Amino acid sequence: RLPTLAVVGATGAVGTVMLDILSTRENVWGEIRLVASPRSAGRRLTVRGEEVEVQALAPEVFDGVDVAMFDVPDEVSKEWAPIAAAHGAVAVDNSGAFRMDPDVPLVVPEVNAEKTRDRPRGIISNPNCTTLSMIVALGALHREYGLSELVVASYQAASGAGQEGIDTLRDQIEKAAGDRTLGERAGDVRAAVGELGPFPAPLAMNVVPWAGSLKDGGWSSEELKVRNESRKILGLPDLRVSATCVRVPVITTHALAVHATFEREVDASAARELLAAAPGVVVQDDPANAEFPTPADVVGTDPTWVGRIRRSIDDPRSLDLFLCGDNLRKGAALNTAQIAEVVAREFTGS
Ligand code: 11C
Repeated sequence: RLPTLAVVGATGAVGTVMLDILSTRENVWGEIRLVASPRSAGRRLTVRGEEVEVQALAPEVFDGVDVAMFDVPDEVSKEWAPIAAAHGAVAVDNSGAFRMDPDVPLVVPEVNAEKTRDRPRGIISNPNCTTLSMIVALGALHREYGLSELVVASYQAASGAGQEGIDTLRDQIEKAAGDRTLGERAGDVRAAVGELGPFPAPLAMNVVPWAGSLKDGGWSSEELKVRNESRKILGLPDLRVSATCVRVPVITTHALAVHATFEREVDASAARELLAAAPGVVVQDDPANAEFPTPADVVGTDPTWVGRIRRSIDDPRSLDLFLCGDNLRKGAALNTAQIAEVVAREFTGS
């Protein structure tokens, strides 16, 4: 039989992309129920070409649901994913609430799909979008060369901070546009753009070395997620990881510069071929012809795009890469949908 799906958080930035993804991928679902906060209940949204009324989040919306996706803030998932699981649904959660719980698998289907069955709490976690934007490519390289260390700098898009992040960046760009003297004096951009929204400094005409909340040692929560989640997904609890997470004035698609060190010597051409053959990865790497991935060209697509593949000059075991991934698609909604599809096969037997 075709399983019943609930999409919790259907009206948010990720939920909106999810409805598009559910409407364009192979249809493996019977009923699809859309769920959101009481504020959004009653709205009608289109999924698979049909209008569906949004229901308010309540325990009874999970009656008869086989798989429940959660695209909601951590505290909402923390409360409601266990309620969905108690109603018999498998909860696929895109928040940070359960990712490091040893009884909750953290799944990227191209890397560790088999972990979906190992879910004692009835919950499966979807990684953070920054980790997800690089991990499919790194998983493929790890299988061949054995990963031992990652040094990462991220260039993260405004939509990682949700609809508020998108709106703030658009407002700031509008306010900054037209003044051809802006950006030449300290503080002039800050004075011009007004509201900072979810960002700690102006994002238009700027880069901001911060995402998430402050943790011990001066690290940001986002940087620790990159470290901890990479370790868990790859099954490498001792992997050495240093990340610096930076917000850039891009609406959607995270980019990362990665210095990856392996146990074995690497070869850039072989790595390029291996990545080109990896599911979910596209190689775009011909700098002589200005061919490399950029967020503006990648946004709205599903794969992880990799370019600037070089063997380190000083270490034959290290590669330097530049990666881009749409943080709302593979970075969030698509990976959640892929996990849910793996679970759906348990019901359909396919
Ligand atoms: C950002 N990566 O770009 C974050 C958003 O743990 O799912 C996603 C936060 C998370 O701000």
